[in-house]
Amino acid sequence: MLVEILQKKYNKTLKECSNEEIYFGLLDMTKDMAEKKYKKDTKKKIYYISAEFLIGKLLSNNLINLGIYDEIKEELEQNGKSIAEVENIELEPSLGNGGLGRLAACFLDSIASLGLNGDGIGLNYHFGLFRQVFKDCLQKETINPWITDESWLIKRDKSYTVNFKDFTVKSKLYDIAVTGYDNRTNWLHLFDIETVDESIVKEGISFEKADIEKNLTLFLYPDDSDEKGELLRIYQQYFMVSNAAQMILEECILKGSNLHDLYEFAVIQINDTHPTMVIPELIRLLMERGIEMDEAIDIVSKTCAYTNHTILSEALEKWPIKYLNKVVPHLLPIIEVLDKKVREKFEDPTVTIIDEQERVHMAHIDIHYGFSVNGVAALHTEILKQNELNNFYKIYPEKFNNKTNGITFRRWLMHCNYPLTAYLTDLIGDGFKKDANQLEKLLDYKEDTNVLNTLLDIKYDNKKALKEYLFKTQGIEIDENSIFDIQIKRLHEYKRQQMNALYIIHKYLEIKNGKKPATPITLIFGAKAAPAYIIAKDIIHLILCLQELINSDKEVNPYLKVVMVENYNVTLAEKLIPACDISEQISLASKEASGTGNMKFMLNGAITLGTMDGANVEIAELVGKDNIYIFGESSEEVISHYENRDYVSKDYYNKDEEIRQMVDFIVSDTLMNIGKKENLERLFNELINKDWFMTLLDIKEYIQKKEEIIADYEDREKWSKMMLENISKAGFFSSDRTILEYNQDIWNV
Ligand code: 26Y
Repeated sequence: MLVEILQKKYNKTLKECSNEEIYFGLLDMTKDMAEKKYKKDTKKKIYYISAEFLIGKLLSNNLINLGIYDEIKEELEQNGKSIAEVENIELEPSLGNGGLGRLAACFLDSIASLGLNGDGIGLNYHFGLFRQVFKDCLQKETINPWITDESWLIKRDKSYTVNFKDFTVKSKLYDIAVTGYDNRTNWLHLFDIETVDESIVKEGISFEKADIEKNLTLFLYPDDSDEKGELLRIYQQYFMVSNAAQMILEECILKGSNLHDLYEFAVIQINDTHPTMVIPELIRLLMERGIEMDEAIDIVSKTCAYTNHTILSEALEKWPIKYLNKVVPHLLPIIEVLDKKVREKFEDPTVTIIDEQERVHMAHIDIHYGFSVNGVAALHTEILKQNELNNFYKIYPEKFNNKTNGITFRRWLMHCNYPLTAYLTDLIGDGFKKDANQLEKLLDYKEDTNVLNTLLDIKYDNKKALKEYLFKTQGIEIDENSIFDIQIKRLHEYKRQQMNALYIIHKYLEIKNGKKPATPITLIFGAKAAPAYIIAKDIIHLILCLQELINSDKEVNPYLKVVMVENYNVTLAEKLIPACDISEQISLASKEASGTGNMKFMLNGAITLGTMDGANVEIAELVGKDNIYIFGESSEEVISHYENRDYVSKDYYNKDEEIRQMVDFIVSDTLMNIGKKENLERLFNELINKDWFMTLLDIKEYIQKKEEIIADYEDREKWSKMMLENISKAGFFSSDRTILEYNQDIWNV
């Protein structure tokens, strides 16, 4: 079929076509096949509203899900082409930033793969999240255009009117097909406006924030450090949810809803607080259609469910009434009634919607006026219930539930690790592709030297493939015979990349003193810092300075290498994860809601070095303490440090010679000669005077555990057994399991 498409499109044979032509031919073919698998809506439908969908490149994933990947791969090979090179043509959509966005993408895949009727709704950001470039050991941001003339976006002739205070916009809708694995097609609906003007972006990613009609869908999470920026975010959020609400009502009416029974036709999952305004907006629209306010509130409360992804206070959105009034004054009377009703029922001042400073707590709207509140890992949900949201849990214990995150094995095993997938299929059959728990069959081979050695061989080949990829794409050289220790995730102090950096300093100093590791170690980082997050950017600066120092020191570089990949994204993750030996999951206990990278690494045979935080806790329970390296204070201990305000980083610095040596190195002449005084000094001061995420609390134990895991790497048999255990037990983390739980406990479609 591809051959005919190419013939028609370019009048060329497959052999004659360039990779680019083949890509666009496959794009047409795949879009067409996906469209044919669309099925009519069922009575009740899931709407997953999210500010982010970090979907990654789609070609291979779609070919796999349509069941034609192997066939196409072979056809290309027979004609002297390579699917990997064709895939290189595709630009990665820039529609997300981190865990929450990637989770939304995995969920859409699982919803379709399980044959459920459920669509995603979000925005069609033209530049999305910025592209990261390194210059002088600093992160700089530039635009990240990804939309080409021919792309996965399908333009629909659907449009809604969205009224803001001072003007009105007309939306236009683009859809991307979400192909289920051997199952139905659903849609990701992305709203946009005609008047967006990409040319207003000047220098890096700066632009005129007040010109909403030109900038509305340019960027994901535009800088909100000033009023104009906060207003723009409110404009974006309202634009997203007003379109969503109108579309949902329209679809439900078409299916025969009289709107009084809306919740029998739709369930709306609110992905963190960003889409919260969908609640007052739906109430408003129902009232416009003649439903009394009390009933409208009741209907909407039975339709909406909320997922919390983080307990960091900075992420709990609170919009000043003053700002909401400048953008969506028509929602305020409704929000005020929602607040009044809460005040009538509950005396507790911490559960109101509007606080004393006249700010609207978005999460409070979700909890009072949604029917379900879920955390994303067992520990996270417990912390929500017992600490962060305890006052709400006391009011609505029945609303709280846990849904431990998951990942789609189609992308994070079958697509990104073809050799391992093929080998597993040979060994245990392909049942695991639909029922991930069947990976446990691998346990039958845990004493089989042949199998154990093959797992090591596959890892080695993946490391070589990564080496080649990094050399080709970023000009970075690494040694496939070294230990690959990888930390890839957004840059945040709570994730503690700075602790890993201190380890590098420790190791560097050790090697300088003549103590050399048995096997060389390659420490790989990938992380973007939010453009306005100063300390996060200083941490990147430190890592890049260490990279420069170590990689140019002949005495050290045979044993130690530091690599920070530029512009970390889904595509890079797909190359890095299959090649990883040690998976760094070292957040301060209680702070990482779940983590999902931890699951991807485990599935691909990496061993976790981590704290008892987020889903690490569940990984540890599944693989047992012999197959994971855990260190650090527990979440209870950490929470009590915060409560008692008794963590003083300076004390750790003063008390311990080794800690002092590492931290002082940040401002040593050696590093200052490479880096910038201002950045390094600021980070140094932050660590000794504040260290809000307690790096120095766990650093000693971290180093000790890391030395242990590195030493154990030498015992190849032991290591391969740990790999086997980790792969075998990863089935629980399939997002198919997560989605089945959402459907059973929350959605009921
Ligand atoms: C401040 C605001 C605009 C904001 C923007 C993005 C707030 C939060 C976020 C993103 C949060 C996020 O990605 N959270 C992550 O969600 C993952 C999926 O549940 C978790 O695995 C991960 O632990 C959590 O940090």
